[in-house]
Amino acid sequence: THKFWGTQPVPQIGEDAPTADGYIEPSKPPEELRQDPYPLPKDFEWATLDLADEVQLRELWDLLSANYVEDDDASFRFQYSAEFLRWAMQPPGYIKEWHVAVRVASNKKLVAFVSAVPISLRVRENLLRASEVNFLCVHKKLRSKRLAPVLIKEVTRQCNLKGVFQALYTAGVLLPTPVSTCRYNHRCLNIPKLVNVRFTHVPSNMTLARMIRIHKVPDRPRLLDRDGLREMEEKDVSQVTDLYARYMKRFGMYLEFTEDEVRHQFLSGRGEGPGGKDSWKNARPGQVVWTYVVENPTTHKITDFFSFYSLPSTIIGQPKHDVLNAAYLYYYATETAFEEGAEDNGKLKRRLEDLIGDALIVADQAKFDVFNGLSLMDNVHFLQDLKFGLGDGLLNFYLFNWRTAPLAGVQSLDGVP
Ligand code: YNC
Ligand code: MG
Repeated sequence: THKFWGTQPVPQIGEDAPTADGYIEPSKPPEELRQDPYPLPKDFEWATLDLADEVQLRELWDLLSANYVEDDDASFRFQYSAEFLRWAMQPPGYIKEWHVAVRVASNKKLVAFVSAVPISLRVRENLLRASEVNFLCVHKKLRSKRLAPVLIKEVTRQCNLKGVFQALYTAGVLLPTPVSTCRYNHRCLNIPKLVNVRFTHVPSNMTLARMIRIHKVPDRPRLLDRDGLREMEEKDVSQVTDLYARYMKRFGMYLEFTEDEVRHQFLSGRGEGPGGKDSWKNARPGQVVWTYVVENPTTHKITDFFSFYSLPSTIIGQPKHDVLNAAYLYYYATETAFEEGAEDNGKLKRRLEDLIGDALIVADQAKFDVFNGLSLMDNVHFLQDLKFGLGDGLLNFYLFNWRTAPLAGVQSLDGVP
């Protein structure tokens, strides 16, 4: 039983599948909203974090680096970079009151945090003005004291005060009730290191040398010379926005992005330093996101794009390699999806293999150890053939205050619901 989640507007365990989509609780008019913050245990106080301020950004980085998400056997812990945190939490139209922090009253030490950012969320036929909640974290020394429910209620109140009553969030843990569940898949790139830090192991029917050979990727992206693959630039924003919008219509749930949001998601967070010809293999200092487009050399139309982001993990208790450099597949799209029969005749699958195969090459050249992808969108078309292995982590997707039938557009590879 869920003492907290049992009181929240989310589908409860054992509920029948909904017959129609809609809210669970109606939105409240401003005068009915709670005006003051929820009470915290004594010795603690609320604060709003200003991530534009280097000092506060560093405080959040310190909290998350030591206390954020770990895998099941506590071998790896996410280590988001400071640049990543800004990129993720300061998109266009972000609301500073949605960066909710808890400090120790006496010495102001930051001990807990939760964030929300505004999103336009498409769920089947509805477009919701919603928030995406992320980076919920309570210091290890304050766990199991029911602080998390207070943080969640407070961020909900802050969203409500801005007229937002629905939210999207993901978590590895199972709560009432996922709208979808995905599995993590891992494409090993740096085999010696991954074996060394026990991220993976050499199967008994294989040698290390053979495992390295099998996972070797080419040195140069295949679409680079043949089809006009290059880094995305400012001039591509409107075409990428349009291609993204059309491509995502294939799925039952996704974020709608304006041109400003596309610029933020795919072009900001790219770090400082030179771009342009042949720079595709070098990460810029502080680079968070990598975005590439395919420009048709004759028509100059953008026909495809892919992106991935950098999210390293601390390797817990391993002195030799202290971070695992992981790239995560982000958004991609291809015009091939709109060609008659492309899905059935294998053309879409082949195009995605070329496209995401190139993403692996770019990531390999940029010295990532592993490339991760979830079993969602069209990923099932290429995960196996591009030699991704099934991970043991699951990612559950949740909607707050919205009912819809479980989503088939977000499928898992192996029949996990
Ligand atoms: C979790 N991840 O079930 P019940 S993901 C939501 N998301 O409640 P306590 C969670 N709820 O079951 P602790 C949760 N984990 O009794 C636990 N819970 O009803 C629930 N870990 O609270 C749990 N970050 O304070 C239980 O637990 C209640 O001290 C127990 O704190 C939990 O960001 C946590 O994994 C996760 O820092 C903060 O363990 C802590 O353990 C921690 O006694 C490491 O809490 C980091 C970590 C979570 C990453 C994420 C998404 C969060 C979504 C939150 C829900 C948002 C709802 C929408 C709000 C906006 C609405 C509008 C509009
Ligand atoms: Mg607690």
